[in-house]
Amino acid sequence: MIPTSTPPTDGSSASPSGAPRGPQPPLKSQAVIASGWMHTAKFLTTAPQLHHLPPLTVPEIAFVGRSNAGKSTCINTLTQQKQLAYASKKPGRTQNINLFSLGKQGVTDAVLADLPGYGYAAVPKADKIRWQQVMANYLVTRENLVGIVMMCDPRHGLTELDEILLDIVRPRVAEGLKFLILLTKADKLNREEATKALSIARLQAGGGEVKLFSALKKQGIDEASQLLWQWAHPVVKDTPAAAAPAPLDEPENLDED
Ligand SMILES: Nc1nc2c(ncn2[C@@H]2O[C@H](COP(=O)(O)OP(=O)(O)O)[C@@H](O)[C@H]2O)c(=O)[nH]1
Ligand SMILES: [Mg+2]
Repeated sequence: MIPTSTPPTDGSSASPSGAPRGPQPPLKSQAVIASGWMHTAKFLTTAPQLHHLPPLTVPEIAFVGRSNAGKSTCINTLTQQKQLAYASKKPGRTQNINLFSLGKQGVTDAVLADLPGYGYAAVPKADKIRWQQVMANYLVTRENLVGIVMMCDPRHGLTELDEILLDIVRPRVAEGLKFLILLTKADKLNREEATKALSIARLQAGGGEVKLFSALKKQGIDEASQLLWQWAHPVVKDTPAAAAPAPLDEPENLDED
């Protein structure tokens, strides 16, 4: 799929025919740009309550999901970093909102928010209720929130808690908040099961997108990364000059760490 927000061009660099462009390297594909951007994720801060979160103006994208849905694995896979979800696992942070900054050359242009998994049976009821309130407040009031990624194990489908969360965010999604359901562990489904899971989740997603994702089979990674990149870099349609996102910097070494 060609993303809506393609890198800016003066006409010549857009040529898909590979027209001569001097010594410049070939235009990086959107997938590479998005994955390089995801790879810049760094632990920013952790907050046990909403009022502990720093007020931010950069776009924020929240990751939510039932415990064991594959959220940590998905975040690690998308950011190509093992230590990131580990940062959320440190004692004291497991029931917190953990923020990760994204941005090239140390300039934060978006933030990922890792919200604690819900529905874990062993958590005391009082903690569950407290957490549900923090999460609901966050999803309803966080001003710079531009999108939500809900991870769901398609073998279980959307659970009651997923549905409650969907009900909470539905008004904001209707107002333009982006929403993506990632059906995780897609490698566990055969083709027929995957098609069925997709169509059921699409009915439930209320206008949001649904994609299959497998960390194991490396499925859906580029699509998800590009979608998040687009959420964080929306195209401004008002003026022709603003129809493309800010110029992207020269390609960097994506493997640096
Ligand atoms: N087969 C398969 N297993 C996965 C995948 N992603 C996660 N898992 C497994 O699902 C379990 C829960 O994953 P985890 O990321 O810890 O879930 P979380 O509780 O939502 O953070 C672990 O045993 C993972 O190895 C995947 O893409 N394919
Ligand atoms: Mg986890």
